[in-house]
Amino acid sequence: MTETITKTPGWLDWYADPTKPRFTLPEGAVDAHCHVFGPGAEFPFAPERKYTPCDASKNQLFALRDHLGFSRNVIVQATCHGADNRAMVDALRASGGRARGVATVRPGISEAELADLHEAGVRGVRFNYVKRLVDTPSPEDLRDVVARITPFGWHVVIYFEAPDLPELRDFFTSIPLPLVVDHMGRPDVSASPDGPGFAGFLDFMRDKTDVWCKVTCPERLSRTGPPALDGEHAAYRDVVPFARRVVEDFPDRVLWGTDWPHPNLTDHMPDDGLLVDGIPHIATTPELQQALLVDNPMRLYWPEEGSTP
Ligand code: 0GY
Repeated sequence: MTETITKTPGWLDWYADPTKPRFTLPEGAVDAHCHVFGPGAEFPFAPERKYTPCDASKNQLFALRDHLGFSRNVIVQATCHGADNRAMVDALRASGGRARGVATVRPGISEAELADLHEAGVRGVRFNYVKRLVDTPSPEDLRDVVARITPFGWHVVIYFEAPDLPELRDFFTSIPLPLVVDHMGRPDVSASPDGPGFAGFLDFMRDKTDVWCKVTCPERLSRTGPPALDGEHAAYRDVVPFARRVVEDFPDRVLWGTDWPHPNLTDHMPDDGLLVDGIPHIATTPELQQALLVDNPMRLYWPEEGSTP
């Protein structure tokens, strides 16, 4: 008998009919942060998960990719699947080389298991420090995994919230691999982008010169919310100065992604087409857009294909 999967109360399904973006993505653009959920009947959610999502399958992700005008995806393991990477790996294998992955692995993972993940297209591991999503990993866990993935040339994706950076910063700086920060380290966008909180994050990026940043998730960070583009303002306009600052200060270390299917949003679900239309507000020249959407993600996830210098 199939188990009935009940979504977390208040969970919003992803936007079924996104707008066709008005902004034309550069050729070869990569959606560098997105997930697959299940389908739960085929790839069960992890027993230790903190939420139960709706299904969001690989084919639905690939349809969104094509609709928005992206060429490739970076599929990031979501916490609802724990360290069971099968749904993500299945999507990588079905992508025909057009998706790479970021896995969650536990300390003690074997070289053979890592080699299998590498062969499927995994190029990084994710460590999550957001307390509502996971039980926080210990420094020893991350050090163990770092030692094991180093021979594969992978990097570490970290997800944390701004108030936790001061405590974590020295530890992160000590990691001898590139780090990729999810969602700009979740700044408080009601504060000034010139204030001490965000300055601390920018300083962290200046200090450790192989820290990359995903200028993603305005819908998660915004207080002003999602008015559609009206020709004057980007949607989620309070997030724009933060993202623009990172793009302009670190043009060769930024990535952009949809975050489809947008886990854990309870007040509104963004239209992915409008998210794409926000890009020219944060990367304001063709050169910055090319770096953000093509050259940077290609250098990190498809280095063997080269990138424009
Ligand atoms: C995100 C954000 C969230 C969740 C996850 O893996 C996850 O469960 O990443 C969140 O709730 O902030 O990156 O998509």
